[in-house]
Amino acid sequence: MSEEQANPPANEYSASSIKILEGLEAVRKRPAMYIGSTDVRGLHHLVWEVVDNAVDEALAGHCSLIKVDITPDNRIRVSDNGRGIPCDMHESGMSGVEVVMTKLHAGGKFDDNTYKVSAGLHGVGVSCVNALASELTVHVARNGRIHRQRFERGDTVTPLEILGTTEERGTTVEFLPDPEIFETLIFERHTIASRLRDLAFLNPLLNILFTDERLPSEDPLHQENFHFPGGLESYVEFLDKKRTPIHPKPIRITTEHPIPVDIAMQYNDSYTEVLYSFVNNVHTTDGGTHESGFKAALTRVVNQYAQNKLQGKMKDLSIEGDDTREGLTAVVSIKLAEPQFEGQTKHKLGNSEVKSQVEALAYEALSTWFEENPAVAKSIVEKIIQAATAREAARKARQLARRKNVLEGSGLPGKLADCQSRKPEECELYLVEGDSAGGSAKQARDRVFQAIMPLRGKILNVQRVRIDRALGSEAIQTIAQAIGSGVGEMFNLEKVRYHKIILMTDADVDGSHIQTLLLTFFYRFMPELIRAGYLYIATPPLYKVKWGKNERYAFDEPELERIMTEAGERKGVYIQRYKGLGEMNPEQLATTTMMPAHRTLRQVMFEDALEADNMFEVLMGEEVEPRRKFIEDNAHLVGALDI
Ligand code: 0RA
Repeated sequence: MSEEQANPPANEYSASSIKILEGLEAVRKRPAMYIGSTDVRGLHHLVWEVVDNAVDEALAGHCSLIKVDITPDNRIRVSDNGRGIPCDMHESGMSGVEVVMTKLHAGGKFDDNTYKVSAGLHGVGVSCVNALASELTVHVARNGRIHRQRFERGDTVTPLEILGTTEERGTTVEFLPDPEIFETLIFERHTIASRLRDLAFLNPLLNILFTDERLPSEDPLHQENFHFPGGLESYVEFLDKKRTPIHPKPIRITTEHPIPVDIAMQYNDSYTEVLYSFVNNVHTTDGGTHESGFKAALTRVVNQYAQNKLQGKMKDLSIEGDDTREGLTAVVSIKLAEPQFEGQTKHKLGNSEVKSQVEALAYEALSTWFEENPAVAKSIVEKIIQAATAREAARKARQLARRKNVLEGSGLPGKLADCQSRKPEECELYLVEGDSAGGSAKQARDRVFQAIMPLRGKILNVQRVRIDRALGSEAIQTIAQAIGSGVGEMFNLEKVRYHKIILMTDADVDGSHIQTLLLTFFYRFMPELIRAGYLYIATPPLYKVKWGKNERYAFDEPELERIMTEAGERKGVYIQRYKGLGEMNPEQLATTTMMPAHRTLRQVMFEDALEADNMFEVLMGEEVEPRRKFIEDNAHLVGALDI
């Protein structure tokens, strides 16, 4: 991204009209492209960029101390005791310092560290900081001399000068963010302290001294020293300092091959999961493949342990990933030569090979640790089994609450298109086969008193099931919810929300099958509703006959015969056979099947439902002879039934 076209012409390309922005001018023109934004986040990006460079010097093994200061006038000063930026003349005629400070990505040329932080997420180079600083001064102690060079908004204002001699080595970069660029110029102590603390935990050899010179020196926050020889172990203890661990020391996993992985983890008596992950010292707040690898390994090791050693406590329980991380605080840090960062803010590791690598390493190490620490392993896995048990219990309770709603008749299903009236005696509920016929019915209805509920898919045969199984069927649950009366022993006729419940199915084998299943359901679980005379079956027409301006519907064969006789021997008599409700448009559906003035409803008598129930008794029952006979008598029907 060292070059960028500014305002390319829409349809005309001439060399003169294309201005190529070179180097730091591009950074100042489009700062957000380099540092993400010009708000408080972008402002701090400048700090990360400079600190990352110093950390890289430390990672290369040349530096042990980094000082970061916020000056009273809101400058940032970062010093390290590394090798110092090269000061000799570069082939371009500039000093090494000037090259690093004014050329985009010049740092890469000197690359001797595969896991550079500065190549990671921030990774735009210290020259971007220079471009966006109204003033920047570099001091380099190298080769026995102190050098200094100054810049303004990326432009060199003094050559590299020698100020004197020194025994020390190192680099100091001090800058003032440019008010022309940034919306805010005030650095946040807490934001910087957190990042520096993280870096110190991640790099146990490093000393980071942080001073906020804006605070009086008596203030305990004026100066903080971050140095954690314990590394990630100390990090986990720091994160958990307000919690009670269930084992004395964090579990630590460190490996070098095939990739460097460092993990520390500790269980505490809380229910919270805290998992931080890093790649090359960059915090991957959205996780990624290294995190998934670790989680998968943990789930596997815990399940294996539970199966082998705690079978008695497991019963039917299955342990899920979330269970294994309840009350876990863990930090996962890996190093990677070519990290691919993904996602909106590039805070997620994408390298796919990393998952299996981390999983294998962590699995191996964790299994060994569990073997070697049997007492702690047991208490950890027992805690996890408790978590799984609690999760399972919560799930059952939720399910029960839903079922209870249905049993007692409260709550309305989402699929119900309810009517406006709240007077049950004038309300009708159509139970319609299929979503498409359901859609037509919604258009055809009178929404004042007609409610529509489409039924999709198979309806469970409730003939031989107890009520809780029957309510396991979504269709049946939603029907019961819509009616609102409760089911089985909880049924209350007073609570029925519609005094006409109308089954509307296709006039084919599937349709009559669904009808039979529904009748069986009502017979079994809401018999009072049938006795009260609330259950009906709609009768959609089987044929439409058309001649001239005449349009007539036939609901059975004899009626078709009569209409045909009436039409006589005329030419242009059309007969349409309706195979399903879906073949009628809403208007036809309204006039033939749904409008009270025109439709024919058949009221379901208790005997009809009993017959439907018997039909299933015969088909599903134990007695062979009646079943054989029934199937023989009804072979044409039964073949197509799916029961
Ligand atoms: C280029 C080459 C070398 C060191 C550095 C840059 C360097 C950059 C920064 C930025 C902040 N602190 C820094 N310290 C060093 C290596 C020079 C050599 O080989 O001696």
